[in-house]
Amino acid sequence: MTCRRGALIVLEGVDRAGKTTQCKMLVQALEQSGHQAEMIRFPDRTTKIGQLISSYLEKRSNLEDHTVHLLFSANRWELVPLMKQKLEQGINLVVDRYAFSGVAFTSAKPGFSLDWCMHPDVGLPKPDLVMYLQLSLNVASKRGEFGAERYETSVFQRAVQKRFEQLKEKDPLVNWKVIDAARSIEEVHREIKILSEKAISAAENQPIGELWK
Ligand code: ADP
Ligand code: FDM
Repeated sequence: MTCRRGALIVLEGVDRAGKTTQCKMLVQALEQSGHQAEMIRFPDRTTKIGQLISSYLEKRSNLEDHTVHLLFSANRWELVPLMKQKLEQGINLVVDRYAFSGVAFTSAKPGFSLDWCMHPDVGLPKPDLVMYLQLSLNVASKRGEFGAERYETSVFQRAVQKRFEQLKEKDPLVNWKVIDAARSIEEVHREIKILSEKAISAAENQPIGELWK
């Protein structure tokens, strides 16, 4: 490799845990300390597959549950060439939701196992760091009302949170860090920045890994 590669850094967590806020702050902070950094988010609603997903989330269309799971995964796979290109150029990617949301949300539906849900994402670029923003649903509810999109109910979010916890326990191959997201935005940011700087140094001379392989 001629240049040091960028790190793939993922933020996960339930609705209103602060993922988007923290992704934006992290990109800014990394840039200020001289790193190249860009944010991406999943689902990427701009592609053709992303538009099908967006219409489903906005309840403008219905899709069979297995089908929509595979579309969320396909929406990640279609971005892989671009993600790899950027990582190889030394750009750090800060990602708002990834395969872990895919598994936690679908497996919160009746009849879906973690294993089945993980399969389509096996082999994706492996994150160098996954930060799970842990927040009780009580505290999350004080950060605003649920929107009108599919999945935005307290019953479903509780099931999703349980699945995130189970996935984290079952997943020794991934570098998960649990972040206490109930603290102030600045405190959470400080911890995320330190962990990310470490992951960037550790990743720079390593090849990009393959998720769950
Ligand atoms: P997510 O992307 O996880 O759904 P957001 O970053 O959109 O969460 O944050 C949801 C809401 O909570 C926003 O209004 C945001 O300003 C607020 N928020 C985010 N982090 C914190 C925090 N640590 N303490 C209090 N409010 C927060
Ligand atoms: N979601 C997100 C899934 O169900 N599967 C996935 O693979 C991903 C990435 O889509 F309810 C769900 C999670 C959330 C919705 O909302 C996306 P935001 O507000 O764009 O993060």
